[in-house]
Amino acid sequence: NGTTSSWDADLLRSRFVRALSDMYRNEVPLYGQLVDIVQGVDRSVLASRGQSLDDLPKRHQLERHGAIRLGTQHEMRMISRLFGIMGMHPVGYYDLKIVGFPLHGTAFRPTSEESLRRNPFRVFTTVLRPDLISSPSVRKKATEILSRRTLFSPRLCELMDAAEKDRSILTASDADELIAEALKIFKWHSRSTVPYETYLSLEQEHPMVADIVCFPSAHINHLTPRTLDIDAVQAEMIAQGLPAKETIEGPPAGRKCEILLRQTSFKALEERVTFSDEQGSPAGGKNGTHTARFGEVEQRGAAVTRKGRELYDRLLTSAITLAEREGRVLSEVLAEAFREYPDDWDELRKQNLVYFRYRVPQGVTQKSLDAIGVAKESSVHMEQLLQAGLVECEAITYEDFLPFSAAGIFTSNLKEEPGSEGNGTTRRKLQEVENSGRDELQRLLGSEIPSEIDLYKELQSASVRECATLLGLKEV
Ligand code: OOG
Ligand code: NI
Repeated sequence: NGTTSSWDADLLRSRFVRALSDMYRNEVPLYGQLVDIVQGVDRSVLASRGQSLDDLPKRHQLERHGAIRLGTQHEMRMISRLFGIMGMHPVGYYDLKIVGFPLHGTAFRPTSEESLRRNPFRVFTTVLRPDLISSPSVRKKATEILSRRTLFSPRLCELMDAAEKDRSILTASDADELIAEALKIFKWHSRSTVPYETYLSLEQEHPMVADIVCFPSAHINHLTPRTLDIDAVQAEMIAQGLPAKETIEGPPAGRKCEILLRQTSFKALEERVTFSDEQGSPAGGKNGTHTARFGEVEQRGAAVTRKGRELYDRLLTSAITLAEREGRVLSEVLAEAFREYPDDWDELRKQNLVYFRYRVPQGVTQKSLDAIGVAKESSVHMEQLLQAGLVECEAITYEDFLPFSAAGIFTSNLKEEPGSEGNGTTRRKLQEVENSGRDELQRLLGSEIPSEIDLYKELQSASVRECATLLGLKEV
């Protein structure tokens, strides 16, 4: 259509993730199979509630997250601009040094309630930190190879400049082109820009270094649909013979009140790659393979408060420690440990473990306050309003990641340790490394990276203020 002003960020993001999902389905047929499994499972979950897929909130229908790994600061800055145009902003700092990867990053995602409702697509985005590559020659080689790579086509740069200046000048065909050019960044190429020997030397330093440096694009390494029942998806993956991971990560199965994130995946494919020849001419060299791309599925629960996260980390840590010590299956120990985690929304709210979105139901007015003997312009406890039915609430969905619970465990272990001198030093060092990494990434992006927990807290506070205004109260 000829209208130009309709290319708002949410619409671009929705169109982009649809195109990306179609592309990945073609590239990795198992991902398509997984998406079909998720649809089937969700359909039967809904059927058991007397509902259909159409009854799901709109955002569920094409909800995905993806992950990419970038090579240079320039690439990171450019991707931040591109995602910004699609309404995705950095949230949360993730330091993968903790799990021994020379990478750190953030999640680019929509942050407003309205944008999340329209399409919550998010990309876990990391960038290589050459200073963490231990071999000087590998560091030099990696930097040199990456300096020759161009991820952003000249046309894409032009369109990005235009979109940032004045989005309304984008025509429908500009928007199509923006998406098509952006897709190229995420596309897989079964050809390496380096000879096989170079690939091997980088891989020996770290498989992630080879994955990042040796290819012409920043191929998306997985794309993840959201499901209503991850245990059923896992069972169906196994039934259909997909190379599924043995266990589901995250909180244990069987909770009534889902929190945070549960994830499982099928293992990465071994893919054929043609390497360049010794003279560096493309596709003239040896054939080999590369293992990187996989498919993942997730079930999302409630966003927890800092206190809720600390409880989660503590229970997970003790379960892992116990399972190891006694040689027991983690899932069983986990289920036992999590009996300590309240599994009732009222309890989770009263103990300040989960964030909620508060709302004044239809039909409730300022007059309704009289009925419970509350004066206008007064201060009231939220619990009183909830009990009287003047306000209702719903847990806020967790929109972020838990990529290295194990690493969280490692640091929280250190924190819990009564603290021998050695431990104290390690703890301080880890903290310093984390702080300096965060500063470095913020400097690179030219903006503060908000903590995900602060954002949920703000969403909750905003909803409380909205209720107070609607009911004509001074404070809730
Ligand atoms: C990190 C991917 C993290 C998740 O779901 O936790 C992630 C990586 O690039 O390997 O996607
Ligand atoms: Ni993922």
